[in-house]
Amino acid sequence: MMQLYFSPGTASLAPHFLLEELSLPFELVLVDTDKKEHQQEAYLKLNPKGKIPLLVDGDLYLTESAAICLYLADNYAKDTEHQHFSAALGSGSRAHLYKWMLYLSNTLQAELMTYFYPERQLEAPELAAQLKTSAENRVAGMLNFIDDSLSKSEGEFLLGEHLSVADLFMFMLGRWTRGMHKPARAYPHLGPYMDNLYQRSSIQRAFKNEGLSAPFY
Ligand SMILES: N[C@@H](CCC(=O)N[C@@H](CS)C(=O)NCC(=O)O)C(=O)O
Repeated sequence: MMQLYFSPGTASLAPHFLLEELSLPFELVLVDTDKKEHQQEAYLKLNPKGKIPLLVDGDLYLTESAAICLYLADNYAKDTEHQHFSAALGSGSRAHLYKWMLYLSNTLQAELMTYFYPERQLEAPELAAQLKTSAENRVAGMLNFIDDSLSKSEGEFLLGEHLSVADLFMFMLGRWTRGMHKPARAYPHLGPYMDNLYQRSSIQRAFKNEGLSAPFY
């Protein structure tokens, strides 16, 4: 059985959504960051980066939330409901899927990390508040872009009419903006998009499994 090493609400949440969405058997393994378990030898042996998440599937040890999501979608989204989940290899939709997964992980997620941990980027801690504000401003520009893209989508999802792995990844990142002055839920297209995704039982089950409580996004 697959194992997902997680910490509640962190980058393990999107892979968790997928495991639930695809109704896969899996075990959740808590990495208690308050006890710094992610920096201890037992976990570092499995994931030398000391970051969460980690997926173990047989002899595969996979890190990076976006890579785990793509792996699960490619290998386990076989039922008719999810046949478009990762889009056919070589298709235009697949190219757009790569575009979204890369944009979300290397641009929006990276900026969100600066927003949450500005002090990690600085020698001078007194500049942290200023860096946090500028990161929030850059995130707002990205949310505007995503909102505009959704307004031009041919369906209700990032890739058009079919739900894809990118939507579940986006939901996780949208949730991370919930404490901002203008969170994802406040945008005219992103707001209903988040509301719609939240209706999925997979998302609600993952929140419950992780012991998370409202506001969810
Ligand atoms: N690019 C990595 C980022 C992983 C990451 O930074 N995870 C955070 C939780 S969201 C973590 O492990 N934080 C603990 C730490 O940095 O000490 C991914 O998407 O998996």
